[in-house]
Amino acid sequence: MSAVHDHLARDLAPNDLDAWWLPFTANRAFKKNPRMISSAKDMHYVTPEGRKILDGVAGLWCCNAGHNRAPIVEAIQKQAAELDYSPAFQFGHPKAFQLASRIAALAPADLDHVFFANSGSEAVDTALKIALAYWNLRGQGQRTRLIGRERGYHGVGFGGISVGGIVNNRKFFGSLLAGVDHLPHTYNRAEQAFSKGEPEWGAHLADDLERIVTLHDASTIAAVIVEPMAGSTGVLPPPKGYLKRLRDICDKHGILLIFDEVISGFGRLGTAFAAERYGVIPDMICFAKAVNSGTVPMGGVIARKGIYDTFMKGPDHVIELFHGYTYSGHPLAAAAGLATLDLYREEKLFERTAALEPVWADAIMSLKGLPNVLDIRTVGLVAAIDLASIPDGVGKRAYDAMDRGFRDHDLMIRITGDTIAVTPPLVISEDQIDELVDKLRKIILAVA
Ligand code: PXG
Repeated sequence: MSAVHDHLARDLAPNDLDAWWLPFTANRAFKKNPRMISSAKDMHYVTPEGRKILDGVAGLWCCNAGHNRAPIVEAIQKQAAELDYSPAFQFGHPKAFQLASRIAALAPADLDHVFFANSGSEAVDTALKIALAYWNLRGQGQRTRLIGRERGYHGVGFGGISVGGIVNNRKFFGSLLAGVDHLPHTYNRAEQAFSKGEPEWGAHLADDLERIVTLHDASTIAAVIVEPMAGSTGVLPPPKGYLKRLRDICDKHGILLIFDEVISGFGRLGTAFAAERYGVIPDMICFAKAVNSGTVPMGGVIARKGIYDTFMKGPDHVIELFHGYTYSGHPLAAAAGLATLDLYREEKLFERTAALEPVWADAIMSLKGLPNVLDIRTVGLVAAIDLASIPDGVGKRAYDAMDRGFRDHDLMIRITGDTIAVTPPLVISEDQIDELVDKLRKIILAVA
């Protein structure tokens, strides 16, 4: 077939799945037997055949207000008709300023300044770059080391995978950023299995930062970045007292502390940010996802006043931070963000999440004792269930659970290795929690 004919055949082929290389997906299995979504409303996705799928994961931890909520949809439509795009370099539009003020007001203490990006990965890169530039401006440019944590997920940029601690996200991609070290992860099944909320055991693991300081000297360390609750790796709530200890050690050595709240931000743990739940003030917070309930790509960094002020020096006409994105503070994302934050406030969704947490934890823990269930962890409206791996087939049991969940039980779940993660929109009803757990029970039995 000639190239022209080939092209024509492709255009005419209904639903050709070949061209899109899907992210973090088993492409060949998907294209043989796709899991297709065509619309959504509130707690449900709808397939092209019209099957309603209960959304157990808020899309990818982002649609906290539920799907296609009228006030958010209308705000995006109105904004698209009014101002499609305006540059954020040397110009501004009102809604990005309004949203920044609203986010700063939600953030604790003097976390007062918001730098917009378009994803969690960009938010992380931005925070790491601000940390390095901050020390440079403070005359301590030798502070270049970045400390992450094993099992951490900070997106897929080179900065994020360097401080991240998930082996498959790192091992294919060369030598990554130089001068990065990692704290140990905080999971220990023997000590923590079937914990609700923050496990009692493990605060001492923060002391490992002292070992790293002894090895490299504090004068070479710019920042520590952690997820307050590690999400992607399979939901690891911080041990009681751990984050406070990390903050104390950072303070002792003048090291910046960055919380990556891409998942925990905007209500997931029953407070605006996890920093509030844990009573620990970081120097920067990374956010994305639920800032506008996942409707338009947006991420960003909230920085403390002292960090922002450090940059606001020198001649007035000179750019203070050589960093930014074409779509920083995009009008559609900002409009969606304002409507989303209104909705969170009107429906008291953060408080509602805090009130639902014990109901959710009890419901999920009822799965203890089912075949292959090795551990269950819950916190906020998040849960993870570790399943025993099939011999020589790590990840296969959970993959089957995800696939069969979608096809046979009308439930969407997330998996990592042989761990199932559930993290529904914050509008889930108590009846829907029961329905979700009932479906999970059937799925776990089906893959036994
Ligand atoms: N930081 C954290 C803590 C995240 O969870 C990112 C950064 C990167 O965000 P972007 O927008 O660049 O993807 C994330 C993303 C899962 C899952 O199922 C989690 C994420 C993304 C996709 C799937 O665990 N988190």
